[in-house]
Amino acid sequence: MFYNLFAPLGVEWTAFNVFRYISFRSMAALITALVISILVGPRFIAWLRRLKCGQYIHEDVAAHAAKAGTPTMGGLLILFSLSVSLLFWADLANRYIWQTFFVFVGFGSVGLWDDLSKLRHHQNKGISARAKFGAQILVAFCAIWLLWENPAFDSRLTVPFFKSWTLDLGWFYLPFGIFLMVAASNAVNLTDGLDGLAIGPSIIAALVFAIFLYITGNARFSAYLLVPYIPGMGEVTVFCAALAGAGLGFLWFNAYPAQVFMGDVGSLSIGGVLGYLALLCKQELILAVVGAIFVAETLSVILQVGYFRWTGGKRIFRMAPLHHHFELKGVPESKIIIRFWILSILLGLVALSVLKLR
Ligand code: 57M
Repeated sequence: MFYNLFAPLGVEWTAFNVFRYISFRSMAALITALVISILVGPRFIAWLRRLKCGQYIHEDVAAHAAKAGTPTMGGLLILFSLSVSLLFWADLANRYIWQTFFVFVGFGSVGLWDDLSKLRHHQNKGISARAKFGAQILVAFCAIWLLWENPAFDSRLTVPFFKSWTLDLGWFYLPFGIFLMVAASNAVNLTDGLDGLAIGPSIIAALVFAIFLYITGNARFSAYLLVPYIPGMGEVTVFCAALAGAGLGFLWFNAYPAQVFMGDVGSLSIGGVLGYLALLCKQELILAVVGAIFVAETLSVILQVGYFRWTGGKRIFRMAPLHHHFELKGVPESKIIIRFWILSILLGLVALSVLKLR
């Protein structure tokens, strides 16, 4: 809004030109979302408590018993602070901003549906896997269709480490993109099992994508770093920054010992949008590096379930997803969380360095 209101005034008063800069508005968006979350958080959590949105806790990991009653659906706080921040700082005429917001709200709505259904049925029984999956696919399909319709759309995959080698997927880009978004959404959901475990790597991923998107939208930087140039895409940097700020504000309350959990409304929306950001900046395959923590958690479940069925009851991990394995081995929760964050920072840096390694 500030961009649309004040940037045109820069012609007469140069001071207003500051509103043109994506870098300035991204910083402002991050700070705004962070401050709003921290200010609104306590009232919001009290409101969730009043609505009796307490989390049902499984009994299989004893250490989690103390978490009973912690309010969930904190993802709504992320959505609120993100939305207000975007309203202030994003170019509201930019199509990519609206598309990305649609993805966040779309996946968030599927998560909210699941969260509300779990609350109604108490025993943690949400909507059926088929309904959840179907709704996720529908949102992803619409989002990719919006991209597809854009003349700037390119069905070629950027292959890391190669200067000019790309892989044209043609129409297959559509199912590939849907898979990427739905997988990312569910992977973040699986990771969301310890305080701050999902939001930490999500913030780091949002910041890494902020850099990728900034470069993608800048003719000079993209030419220098040999990444595809997409006019207008740089604006999504503001979205990433607002998401990182909203995530940090949420972490303020979700940090161990958590006062609130994000719920599926948070995990599905963040995961889905991270998948979409990778498609937008044409760094589809790099998502696996930026989100390697989410990939590892998901692989641990696939391996555990596969091995269990194959051997008729044997396990690779004490329990999947991976964080439960470490918990059951006696590693304190906060240590697991911080180590996963450290790995995630490392992987974010590796993903960024791929920009130069071609
Ligand atoms: C959601 N959610 C947490 C909270 C959060 C196929 C199978 C591997 C699925 C998996 C599963 O259901 N994963 C998805 C994981 C739950 O958190 C709520 O859910 C929201 C996210 N969807 O925002 O509202 C619990 O996680 C803990 N938590 C925190 N801090 C946080 O900030 O401590 C969450 C956020 C909360 C809280 O205890 O109640 C969850 O785990 O339910 N299932 C599992 O992860 C189960 N694993 C399992 O059954 N493994 C088997 C097989 C199937 C692979 C095996 O290894 O043999 C475990 N879940 C739990 N306990 N809670 C089993 C042990």
